[in-house]
Amino acid sequence: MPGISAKSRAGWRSWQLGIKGTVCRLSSSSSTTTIPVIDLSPFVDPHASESSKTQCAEAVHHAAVNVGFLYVKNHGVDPSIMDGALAHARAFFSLPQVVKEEISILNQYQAPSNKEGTTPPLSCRGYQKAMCGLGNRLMRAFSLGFGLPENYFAPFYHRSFWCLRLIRYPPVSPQERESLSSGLGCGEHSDYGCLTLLNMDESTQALQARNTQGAWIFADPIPGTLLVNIGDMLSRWSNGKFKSTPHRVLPAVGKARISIPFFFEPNLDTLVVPLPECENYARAHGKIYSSVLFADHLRSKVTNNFSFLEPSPTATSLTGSKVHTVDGKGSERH
Ligand SMILES: O=C(O)CCC(=O)C(=O)O
Repeated sequence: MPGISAKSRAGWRSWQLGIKGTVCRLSSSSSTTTIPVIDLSPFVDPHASESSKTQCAEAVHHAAVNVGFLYVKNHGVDPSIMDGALAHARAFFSLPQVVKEEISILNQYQAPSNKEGTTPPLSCRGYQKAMCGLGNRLMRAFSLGFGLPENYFAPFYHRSFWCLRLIRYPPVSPQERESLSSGLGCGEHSDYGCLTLLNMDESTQALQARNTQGAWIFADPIPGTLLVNIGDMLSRWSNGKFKSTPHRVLPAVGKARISIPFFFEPNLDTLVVPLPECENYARAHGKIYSSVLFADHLRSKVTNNFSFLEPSPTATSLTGSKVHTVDGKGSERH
């Protein structure tokens, strides 16, 4: 589709609707490592000991520094919420084309209000609450990992500009997959904000992360876990210490794939100031990051990736702009 980047083209093909056990191997610059599975229960259990929290915080910190991806288990989100969201997504994508077209991003960039029969059969509030809860638990762990108070980041995401996206990747033939002639399911990119919390169906060999040697490594679903990756803003907060790892999705052979990324973001007006705690790391790696307003970063990414959106002149105008996805705060502001 001319004028639309690889990522947005993928979203179009996949009928992307915005509403706002395998451990795979990845390599860090010095050693081969894996996408770790981390038990997050110390940040779920209100009676957890300080030492168990510290241990968990160290594990998530290590994963963020060396891989940029991690699986979390015992994360505090009820499995029925995760499965329910996948079921809702499947039900939405099986609706007649004409119904889905009503909320095409090319028509309006924004889902309509909850009109019976025209909106997807999705109650996203419960899911949003569960994901924001998980985002909060992870951010508390990252805070401790930086040696900061557990709630250090809380004022920067208490009005999170989150975004929930339902994606269906249409199936391709083995030949198409081999030659990638049908295009990637989703082109190489990094995520814009803080954390991406990915709920995916059982399809394997689809999502790939690029390791530091440039090799593409599969990040397959692991039952009972949720996949987390670091976005650009958390990377910047850490002065580049945390990796906002590039990733992409290959089209699935024979069977459609459903995935539901929840983008847990800072408040739109958060000024992301790189942490002094990470300055030594930045100096040692020859790159000091500057501060950025999340709204500015988001605007530049969205307008670059979705060329049918006109660039908006100021950061503040974003709240009323044509963001292709519908997210909780954005929809309230329209
Ligand atoms: O579908 C996936 O597994 C990942 C999707 C993704 O990377 C994105 O929407 O940014």
